[in-house]
Amino acid sequence: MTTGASEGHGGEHAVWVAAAHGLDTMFTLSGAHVFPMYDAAVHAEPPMRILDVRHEATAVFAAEAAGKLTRVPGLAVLTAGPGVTNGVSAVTQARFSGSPLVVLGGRAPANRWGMGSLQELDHPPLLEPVTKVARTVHQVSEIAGAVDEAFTVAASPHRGPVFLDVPMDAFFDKATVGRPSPADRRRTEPDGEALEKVAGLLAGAARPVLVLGTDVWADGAEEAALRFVEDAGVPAVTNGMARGVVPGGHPMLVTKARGTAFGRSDLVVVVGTPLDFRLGYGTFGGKDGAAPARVVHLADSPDQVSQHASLAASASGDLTLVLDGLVRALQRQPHRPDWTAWVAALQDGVAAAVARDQELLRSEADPIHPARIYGELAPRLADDAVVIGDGGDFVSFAGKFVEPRRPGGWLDPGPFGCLGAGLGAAIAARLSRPSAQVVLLLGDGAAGMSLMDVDTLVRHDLPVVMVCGNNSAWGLEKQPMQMLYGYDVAADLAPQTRYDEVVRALGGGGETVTDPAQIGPALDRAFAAGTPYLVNVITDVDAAYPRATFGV
Ligand SMILES: Cc1ncc(C[n+]2csc(CCOP(=O)(O)OP(=O)(O)O)c2C)c(N)n1
Ligand SMILES: [Mg+2]
Repeated sequence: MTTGASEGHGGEHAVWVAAAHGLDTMFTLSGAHVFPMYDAAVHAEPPMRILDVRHEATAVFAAEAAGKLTRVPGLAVLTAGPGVTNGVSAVTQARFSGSPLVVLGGRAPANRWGMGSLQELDHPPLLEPVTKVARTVHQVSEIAGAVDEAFTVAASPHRGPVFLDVPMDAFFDKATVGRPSPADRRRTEPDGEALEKVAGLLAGAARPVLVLGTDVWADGAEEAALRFVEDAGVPAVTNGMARGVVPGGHPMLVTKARGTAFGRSDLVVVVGTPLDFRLGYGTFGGKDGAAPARVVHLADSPDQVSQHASLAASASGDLTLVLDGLVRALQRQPHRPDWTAWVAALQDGVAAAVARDQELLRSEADPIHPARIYGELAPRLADDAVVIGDGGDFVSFAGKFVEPRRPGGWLDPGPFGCLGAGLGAAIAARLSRPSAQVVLLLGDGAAGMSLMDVDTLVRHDLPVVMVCGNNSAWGLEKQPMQMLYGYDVAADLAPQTRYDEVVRALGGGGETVTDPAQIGPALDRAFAAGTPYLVNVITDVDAAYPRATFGV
C-alpha cells in the first residue's frame, strides 16, 4: 500500500520508508556513495539519528543488536566496496541468529560500470549466501518499494538480514514516489493435527523437557512460552534471547540441571532454536541407562524444522499460536501424567548446582577466578539489565552464572560465534533501552576487536559498563590446544594490558582490579560513572571454563 506522493532523492525515499517501519536511527561510517542517506536523515521530520562508528563491523553489529532488542529490523548504511565487505561477518552473524536486519550499501555509479570507478564491486553475489535477499536497486523510482520490501522480509519469520545496494547515480537522482505504508504482520497458523500429535507425545511422556530458544523472543512468544511452562508444568531450559523467558529463580527453570534434564528425559520439545551443536545436534537421553529421548521440534517457519534429527513430531507457525494451541491440545488429552517427581528431581539438581557454584562465586583466589566477577556482578544487576557477551571462556562463565529475570536482555553471538560484536551491541543496547543498565562483558581478546568504538560511546554520550575478563590470552583456544598438542601457540596476549587506560584515552573512565575484594566497589563506581567505564579485571588464565563440547 502507498500513501501520498512526494518528490525527493533516493536517500529521502529510503529514509521515509525506514521511518515508516519505526526506525529512528541508522548505524553507519561515512562514504560519499551513501551521502544521500545522510542528507535525508538530516532533513527528515523528525531527523533520523546518524550513529556514526569507527568500523563498519560495529555499524552492522549495532544494527543487528537493535533488531534483536526492539524486534524491528535495525538499519546499517555502508559505503561501497570496503564499507560493505567490512560488514560481511556481522551480516553473517545476523543470518545465523535469525536477527532482523536491513543493510543498505552504496555502489559505484551505473553510468560508469565496467570502467573502473572507485570501489566498483558487485556486492550482491558476496552477500547472497548470508542474507535472505541481496540485490541491487537500479532506479531511483524503485528505492522506496525495495526498502519497504527489505524491512518486511527481514522482519518476517524466519527473520534475518536483507541487503540492498544502490548505484550512486540512482541514489542521487530524484523522483516522485508514493510512500509505502508497512503491511500488517501476518501470523501463520500451525497445523492443528501436528499440535495434537505433540500433545499426545507429551501426555505419554514420563520425563519431558522444554527448550526455549531465540526465536521465542524474536517471534514475540515470550508470554505464551511462560504460560505453556506454567500451565503444562513442563520444566524448561532456555538459551540465547529466550534466557529470562522463564525468569532466573523460577521453579520450572532447570537450565542449571540441563545435563540431567537432557540425559534422562524421554521427550525433549525444542522451540525456536535449531538442533545444532548447542543442543547435541538433537540427540538426547541415554544417561544412566535411559533410552534415547524422543524429540519434537517447533519452529517459526517450515524451513527451520530440523532436517538431520530424527523427530517424533514437528510443527511450525507463529510461536504464540503454536504454544497456546499446544496448551489447549494438552487440555483435551484424557490423561495428564504426573511429572511431580521428575520436576522435583531436576529442582534438586538445580539446588545442588546453585550450592556448588557458591564456592567459585565467592572465590578468594589470587589471581582472580573469573567466576568471582559474576559473584559480584549478578547481585548488582537490575531485572531490566541488558547483558552482552563478547569473548570466549569469560562469556561462557557468564552464561553459567547470570540468569536474567526478564527476556530480551541477553545478547550473545549465537551459533556463528563471531568475536568483536561487543561495542556495536552495547551502542544499540544503550539507545534501545535508555534507562536500563547496559553491561558489556569482554574477553581481553575480543576487546581488541572493537574497543576503538568506545570513541563512539563517548562522542554520542552513551554510558555503558564494560567488564573485561583479562586473562592475557585467547583462553578458549589456548586450553583446547594444550589438551590436543600439549603446547599452545598464537594463544597468548600481552600480560595485563591496561584496557582501562585505552578507554580513558578515548574519553571514558576505568580501572584495573587485581584483588577480588575490589571487584564489587569497582563495579559500583562503573555503574555510577555516567560515562563509558571499563573495569579491567586481571584473571587466572588457568581457570578455564569446564567445556563439554567445542562445537564440532
Ligand atoms: C572473529 C573470530 N575470530 C576467532 C574466533 C575463535 N575464538 C573463539 S573464542 C576465542 C578466544 C577468545 O578470547 P577472549 O576474548 O580473551 O576470551 P577468553 O576465552 O580468554 O575468556 C577465539 C580466538 C572467533 N570465534 N571469532
Ligand atoms: Mg582472554
